[in-house]
Parts: sequence; C-alpha cells; structure tokens
Amino acid sequence: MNRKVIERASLVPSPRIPSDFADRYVAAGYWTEETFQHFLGRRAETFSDSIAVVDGDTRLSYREVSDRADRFAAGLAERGLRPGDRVVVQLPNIAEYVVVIFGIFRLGAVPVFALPAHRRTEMNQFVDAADACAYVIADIGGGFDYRTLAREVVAASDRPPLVIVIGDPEEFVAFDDVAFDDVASEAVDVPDVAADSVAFLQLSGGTTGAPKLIPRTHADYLYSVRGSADICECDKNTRILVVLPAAHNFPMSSPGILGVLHAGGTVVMAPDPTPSTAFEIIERERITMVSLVPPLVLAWMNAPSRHAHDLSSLQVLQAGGAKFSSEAARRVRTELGCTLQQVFGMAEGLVNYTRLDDPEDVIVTTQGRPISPDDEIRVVDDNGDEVSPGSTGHLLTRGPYTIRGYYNAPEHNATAFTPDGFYRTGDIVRVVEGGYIIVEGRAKDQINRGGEKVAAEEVENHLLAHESVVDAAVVSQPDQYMGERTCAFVITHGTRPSKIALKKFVRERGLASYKVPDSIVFVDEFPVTGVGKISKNALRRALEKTLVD
Ligand code: OOB
Repeated sequence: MNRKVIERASLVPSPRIPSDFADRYVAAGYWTEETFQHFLGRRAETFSDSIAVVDGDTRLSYREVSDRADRFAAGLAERGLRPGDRVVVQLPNIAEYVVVIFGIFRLGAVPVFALPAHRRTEMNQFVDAADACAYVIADIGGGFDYRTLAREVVAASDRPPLVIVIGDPEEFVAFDDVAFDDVASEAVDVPDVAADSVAFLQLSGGTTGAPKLIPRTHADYLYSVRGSADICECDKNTRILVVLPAAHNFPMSSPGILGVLHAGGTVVMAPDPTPSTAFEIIERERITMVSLVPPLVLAWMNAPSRHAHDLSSLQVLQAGGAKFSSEAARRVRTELGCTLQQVFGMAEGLVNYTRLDDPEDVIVTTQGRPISPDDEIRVVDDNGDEVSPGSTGHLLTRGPYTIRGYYNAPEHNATAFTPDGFYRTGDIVRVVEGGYIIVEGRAKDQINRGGEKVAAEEVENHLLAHESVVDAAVVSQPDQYMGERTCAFVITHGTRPSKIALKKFVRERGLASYKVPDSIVFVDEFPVTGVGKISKNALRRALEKTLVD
C-alpha cells in the first residue's frame, strides 16, 4: 500500500464575502451550518433505502452511497490525505463519481472539478494551480485511456499527485483498494469543517491564457442547491438524467446531482449524450428531468428515434449553458411533451431560471430570473453607468452565492470584479418585466461552443507557439447547430503550414479537443481599431461575408 508522506501546501485564503453581507445572508436563512461533509450522511438517515444513484445495472441506495463515501474517505486518510488537501477529480458520468466527491467532502478535503475532455496541458495547470495531492480518474472513458494522461501529469509535476484509478489501475492506486480497505469508516476522525470555508474549486470558462479556479464555500453553494431544488420542484420522486459532464456546474447543482440528492430523488448517469442512449434510459428509468445544452436539445428534437420510445415520464427539460433561440424553444413542449426551463448560470455563482409555471412566452423568450431575492443585478454601459430600465448593457452581479474573487489570482480579480464586489460576467443582457433576463450577447473574449467555453487568448497562445505563426486572433463564427464555433485568423512567416497541420499542432500541445480551432484563415494583416488594437468585430464581420471551411 502506498503510504508515502504527501507534501502539501495549504489552501490559499480566498477573497471572502465581507462580514456585513455574510451576517445578512445568515440572518435571512440563506447560509446555514450545513456542509457537504455531512450532507450525504444526513440524507442517508432520511432516505436510507431509496435509490440515490443509477448507472447501468448498478443501483445504489442513499445508505450504500454514504457508506461507500465514508470508506473512501477513510482510505484517503490512511494514505495521508488531510482536511483542506486538494484532490483533482476527472471522471465520466459513473456512479463512483458521487462516491468519490462525497468521500473527499467527508474528509474535509477539497475536490477540484476537471472535465473528461481536459488533456495534459489543462490537467497540469489544474494540478499546479490547486497544488493537488491526489488525482482521481477512471481507467478508460469514452475510448480514452486516462492512465496515459495521468502518467504525463505525474511526469510534468514537481509534486506529483497520488493517482487513484477506478477500474484497472496499472501502476497507480486502485480505487477499490482505497474504498474497500479494511479501514473502518469510523477512521474518518476529522474535525468538522466550517460552513463558510471553501468546499471545492470549480473551473471557470475563462477569458485569459491561464485557467481560473473558483472557490465555492459550503454555505454559499448549498444555498444555491436548496434554492435550485425548490425552484425546480424537486422531491423524492424526481429522477434526473445526467447527460452533461457531471462536474459542470449546471448538471452538478442547477438543480443537478446535488439538488436531486438534497430532495431525496434519484440521479441516473448517462454513459453518453446521444439521443438513442438517452431515450432508452428515459423510458427504462422513467426519467422526470434532464439538463441539456442547446445543441443537444436540437439533436433530441430532430432525432427520429424519439417516436420509438415512451418519453411520457419527462416533465422538465432544462436548456442552458448557451443561448437557446426562441424558435427552437417554442418547439420543446409540442415535440418532446414536457415543460422547458431556461437556465442562465455561471460557475462563479449567479443562476437564473424561468419558473415552471411561467407563461409560455416568458419561458421561450427569456433566460429566467435569479434564484435569490438578494441576487443583485446591475446592467451598465461601457463607462460603468447604469443603463435605463430595459436597456441593453453589461451584466454585473453580487449576491449570497456569487464569489468575490478567483482562487489565488489577485491581479485578475482586480479587473474581474468591481471595487464594491460585483462580478463582471462579460454577458450583455437586458432585464425585462418581473426581473427576467434576456441574454443579448457577450463582451468577454470567449467563444461559447454549444455551452463549452473557449478562451480566445488561450488558443491564440498555443497557435503562437508554432514556429511559423507571427500572430493569431481567435473569434466566434455563427454555427447553425452549435450556436458558435471557433475561427482562428493567423498571420504566418516562412513556410506556411497546412490548416490541418496547424490544428494538429494545437491538439498535440495537450488541449481539450473542443479548443482546437474549427477553422483557420490565413491573412497578411489584421484589421485594427482606432487605437490600433486588433478589431475582433471586423474579423467577425469578415466571416459573415466569406465562406470558411
Ligand atoms: C454555465 O456556466 P459556465 O461557467 O460554464 O459559463 C457561464 C457563461 C455565462 O456567463 C454566459 O456567457 C453563458 O455561459 N451562458 C449562457 C446561458 N447559460 C450560460 N448564455 C446564454 N444563455 C444561457 N442560458 O454555463 C452554467 C452554469 C450553471 C447553470 C447553467 C449554466
């Protein structure tokens, strides 16, 4: 058994919500003493034999998931993990995902949520930025061998994390050995964590070259979980299908896995997002709710196989992560026979929902309104002045579950937040009657590829690493199916590489494949603005006029 002493640095203190606000949030009952450390244990007392998680033929009751999580926590403690330690989790949608994250919470350790699509470069960045002691993967997922990736991560790190593998561990530590050690679960003898301490680090969609980690506290996140479960009317009969990657904020907590477990319902993991897989599970498991990004809603509505399955159990279909067009939104009720709920949220905090009993027009034309009466919404012009009611502007927000700063990023925080603590979302919105928000566009330098966020600067930096590339500018291009796709304008010198070679170059730098530019346009110069900056607006306009492969 690997009992090496783990070197660790402590969690860097995160910018906190000031105490006058914190006091208000406690007084209003938003922030409670509840933490994720005891969340599952408490639910297991109430819902003991009800089924909490389904994954294929595996069906785990609340009691079983809680016991397994406790055992995993004890096994982690045996291997030297301590409260506050960071554990990077990169798992597909499998039952063990829930066991792993609640095992980490039980120990008072801090999960860092990576997506299955992330590769060497991103994983190295997360392990480094979080100073992680451990890294949990599955052996193979979606045909990809994560042990190969883990080998690269270990090789590149000054302080290699302990790698724990679900499935065949090869040279790493087997999850089963950790979770089913002879260690009694009472061995998790750790102090209770404070409700206002950091529970986990979530990933930001990002606008810069380096990824940002989002520190969410037990109190703030659990408030958003309870609020989401209430708004979405979750109860013990709710059966949610998890189609999007479980670690993303939307399927995790809006109301997602955590909201449904809060309410005593059942979480059903989908092994892949294809309509045929999903329809079969919906029919078999009598699924009541599902969360999708807009391209998947379109794929589901257009799939002929939907007529071959009984989807009548489905009550609510949530669409979020990217703008859902009102034309497509109007088709949901008639074509899929359920209520649409639009969800406009962000891992940094604020989440908006259309309510289930809203008039159809509100449901199809708006992106909802905030969870909390204390979510503060400001819409401002380029100078930071509030626009007149109903006008379009930049969305700023502050509230009981929105962060006041990223993890260990003081410089970035100085511009990402206003001096009085509002988060600059980078979204262009207008607020209509009843406080409903309509997303009109985006000011941040990010491409929203069907819900997957691509920071332009990150991709530009990778392109610039190519010896023939002199300059690069990545912009969005409208796409019928994805909403947007990425297009890289590139200036080269010397021998010009082929487009395919350049894409391959980016991919081989170890990036998630959704960040590889969809198309590349070679140019001799970039259009510039009056002050001499690259005009991305002009590049986007140029794309509207030309056909790009
Ligand atoms: C969700 O979270 P993130 O952190 O991946 O991305 C947040 C950004 C928002 O700032 C906005 O630009 C965009 O994604 N977005 C939407 C949207 N939902 C998110 N843009 C237009 N319409 C929508 N409905 O994407 C996320 C987190 C929690 C719940 C749902 C989505």
